[in-house]
Amino acid sequence: MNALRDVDPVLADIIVREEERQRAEVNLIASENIVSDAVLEAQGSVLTNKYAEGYPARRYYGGCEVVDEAENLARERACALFGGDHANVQPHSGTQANMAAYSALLNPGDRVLAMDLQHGGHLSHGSRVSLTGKIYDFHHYPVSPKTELIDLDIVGAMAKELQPKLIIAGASAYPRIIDFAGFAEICNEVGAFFLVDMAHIAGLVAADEHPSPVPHADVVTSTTHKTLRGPRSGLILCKEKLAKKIDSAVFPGGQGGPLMHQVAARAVCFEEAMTSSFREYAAKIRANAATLCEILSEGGLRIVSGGTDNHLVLVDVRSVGLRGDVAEEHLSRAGIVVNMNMIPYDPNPPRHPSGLRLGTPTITSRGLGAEETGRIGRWIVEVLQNPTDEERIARIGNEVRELCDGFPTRI
Ligand code: DSN
Repeated sequence: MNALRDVDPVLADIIVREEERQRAEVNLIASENIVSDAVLEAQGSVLTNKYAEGYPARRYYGGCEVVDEAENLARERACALFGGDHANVQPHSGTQANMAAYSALLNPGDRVLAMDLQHGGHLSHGSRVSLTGKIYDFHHYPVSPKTELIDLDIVGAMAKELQPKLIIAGASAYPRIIDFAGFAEICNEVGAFFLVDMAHIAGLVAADEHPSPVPHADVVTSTTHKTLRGPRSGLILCKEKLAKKIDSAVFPGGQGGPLMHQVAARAVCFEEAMTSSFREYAAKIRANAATLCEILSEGGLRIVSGGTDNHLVLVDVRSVGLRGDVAEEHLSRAGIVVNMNMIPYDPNPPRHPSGLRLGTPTITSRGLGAEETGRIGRWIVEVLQNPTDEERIARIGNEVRELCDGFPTRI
């Protein structure tokens, strides 16, 4: 970063300190990951200089012939990776992808059925505080109060009663397999479009570690930076018959110029996700999550839904007499970074919820395996069972730093 250091040493120092923070801490935030140097290079490239409103061969600017190749590569690779008919690689984020998909399929005021935020859904699935919830008439399905799993009987009954124009599957805090075929059947029965937001599990889907929504859904939205391990951005896959509507909804409907450096970085990420080493990484994400889940459960923490099938574990920390925000703070003092989360039927408010969401994408990308994940699980139990034992937390903090020293964050 020689140029940056010369021009802006203050910002250069911020970047160096953030890289060091990422290196020295155990990151269990389920929606984060670390990208390869190849993705970083594409993102930091001169493609950021180019305006390219429109789509390849149909731009509103001259000089787009080279970046057209980058966007075509990204689109073709996304379709090859996930098996979709058509890909739009321009959404700046997952929420932008969802907004575009809604506007392609719906009119303002149309009815939508999606997963409740408190039960694992996402803000952009019609939360009252999101524009999506203000524009469309969203209704939300819960998980079963008994099993904490999605219950397709509940979803089906709500769909029959509400007759929504769109049903959404996909979550940001749901630790189990989602039955996309079952959702599609309900959509067929009530004549609703079916949208899957696979942002959290996209990397697992790419590696066949989670059933793919693509054969079942009319539209699949995603981010590319979670388990998929690409740049921060969004993605839409759809059936050919919806391609024109989706493209128009992204541009000019909801966005201006695409970020061509980010489009290029997406192309790199899709290429990486087609390799055998990516498949191994995706399998290890799940194995590490299963190990973590087992150790936490043995340590007396209640696991929401009783287990995990994917990259994340949702923990009810009331089982050790804590709240999620407090538990997050205790773990942070030991160098373990997590996020507080609502759990299904949470009696506590979002700023002071009852849960913690823990995910294994980042530690798996760094190369940590079962043994190291087991150690992390035992540290978490120790901290949460002894949150006022400062000496113990300091000792665990040192052990966390020692562990991190052996696992680089540049891949
Ligand atoms: N904020 C992301 C997450 O943490 O799940 C979703 O957008």
